Amino acid sequence: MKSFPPAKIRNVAFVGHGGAGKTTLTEALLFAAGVINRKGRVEDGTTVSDFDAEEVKRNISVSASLAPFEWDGYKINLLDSPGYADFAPDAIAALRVADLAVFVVSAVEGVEVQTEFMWKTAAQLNVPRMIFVNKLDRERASFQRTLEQLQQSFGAGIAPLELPIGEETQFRGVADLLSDTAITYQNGQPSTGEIPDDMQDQEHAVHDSLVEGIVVADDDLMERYLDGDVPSFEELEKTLAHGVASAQVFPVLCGSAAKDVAIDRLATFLCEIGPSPLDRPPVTAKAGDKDTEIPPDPNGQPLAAVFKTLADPYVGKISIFKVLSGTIRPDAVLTNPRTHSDEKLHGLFTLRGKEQVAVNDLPAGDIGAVAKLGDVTTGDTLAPKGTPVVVPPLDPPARVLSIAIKPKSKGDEDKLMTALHRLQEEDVALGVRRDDETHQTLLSGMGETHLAIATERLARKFGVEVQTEDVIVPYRETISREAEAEGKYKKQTGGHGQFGVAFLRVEPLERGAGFEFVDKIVGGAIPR
Ligand SMILES: Nc1nc2c(ncn2[C@@H]2O[C@H](COP(=O)(O)OP(=O)(O)OP(=O)(O)O)[C@@H](O)[C@H]2O)c(=O)[nH]1
Ligand SMILES: [Mg+2]
Repeated sequence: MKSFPPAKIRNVAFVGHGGAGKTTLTEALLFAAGVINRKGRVEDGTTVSDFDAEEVKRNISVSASLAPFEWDGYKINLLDSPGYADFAPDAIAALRVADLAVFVVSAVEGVEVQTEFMWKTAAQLNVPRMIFVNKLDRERASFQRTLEQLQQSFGAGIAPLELPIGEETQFRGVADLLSDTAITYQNGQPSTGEIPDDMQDQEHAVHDSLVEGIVVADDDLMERYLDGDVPSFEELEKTLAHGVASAQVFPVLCGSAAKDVAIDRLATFLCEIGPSPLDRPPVTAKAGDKDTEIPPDPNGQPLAAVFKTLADPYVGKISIFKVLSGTIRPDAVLTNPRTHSDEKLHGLFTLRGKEQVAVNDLPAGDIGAVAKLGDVTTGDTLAPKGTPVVVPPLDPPARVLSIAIKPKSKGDEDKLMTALHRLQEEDVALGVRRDDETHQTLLSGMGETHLAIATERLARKFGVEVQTEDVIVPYRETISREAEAEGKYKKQTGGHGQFGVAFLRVEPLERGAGFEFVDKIVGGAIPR
């Protein structure tokens, strides 16, 4: 792939609830862009982004995949992320490098738990957002109902730019509210026409609220609009782009990934309105104790952040990174400030699913990959020699479930530990711990499916079959309230008798404060 300047790069993460159609939409876009000449299907395990054996087996995405393509002179780096809650850490990693998050929402199911969770996360990370209402060709799909849910859940910034033409099996196109035109599709091919008569009323109503939603992002335009001036199409587009980049306006597009309706419009929208890396605030990095801002300048010092690692049994380790500054060229030598070791980037490429695509160089804002970096893992920064700036990585997620594992064949213990270490490199959500008290190896993660997939990967990628066993919980007791007891000692065996009384008082300390013994014997009443 040729090299694109930052202004022509769009880093876009597809996020949302499981099954909303993110992978199918990725496939439809790659097809529309001519990157693939046949669309694969999630059910058949033939899509570009769901390529892992574990994804093919379950028909869900397990890990975020990169799928770059060219459109109208732009390079769109799509990140198709998993919707299933167990794999949310990977979706969050994708959000972190995205300049726009596209929330894919099913018009049948509407806003779901993971849609809301990812929205909250994207808002915290200050990532611009938009929505693609998908599956409008399905029975019981409703754009109106979904739009109302979006407005209820995510507030006034929700701005519908399109209305569907036809419902369910009759769904065939969209009405563009900004240009007042209808675009209908046949086998993925658009044709432009007039908005159908029976939609005029609905169109006018939504059009006015859309214009009002957009002009709020620009005070001057707002004033003119209130004075009765009708903003031009270009003015609206410009204000819309500004509103999107500043995460104030959340445009809603719609279509069908399965039936190739309005897919081209999504791609064009990403290029024309979607923020480029230049439209985002600079990344804050640490130079020693000091914060320093890194603008995405292709002529600056080269700096990259590794946000994902793949452990390929054949190629070895693949580190996927975003270039934050400068231009990374093949054979660049950069330092990993965490380990202080120099890393040579032999051969740069990008990934499209599992396929490696060669690139010449990677300027600021772009995403690429490199194989076989020695001591580099997810979250590491690659910085120029002598300028060890560090981009702080995300905190690892709180793991919710543990299982105990042991190798099926005796003698595989060492092999298991090596494999676990490599597995952890590609899956930061996975925790590995050896419990010295119970002598068990504990694997912890985000849920049952996550851990089941981890053990399947151990076998498939590293040839270590493991069996799971019950986790032994070493019970402990503690003092929970104050108590006092008295003990008496009497002995009469001729000669002097022995007699003693001792009081013992126990009381809890603060949790985790340990153990404290207080000797309250007074006046030598009890000999040492
Ligand atoms: N009818 C119809 N079906 C769709 C459409 N988009 C996706 N599907 C189907 O919905 C199911 C889930 O689609 P995926 O593309 O795997 O959804 P996803 O969002 O990637 O799911 P996760 O990766 O598990 O989060 C598949 O059976 C698709 O064929 C659509 O526009 N119309
Ligand atoms: Mg998927």
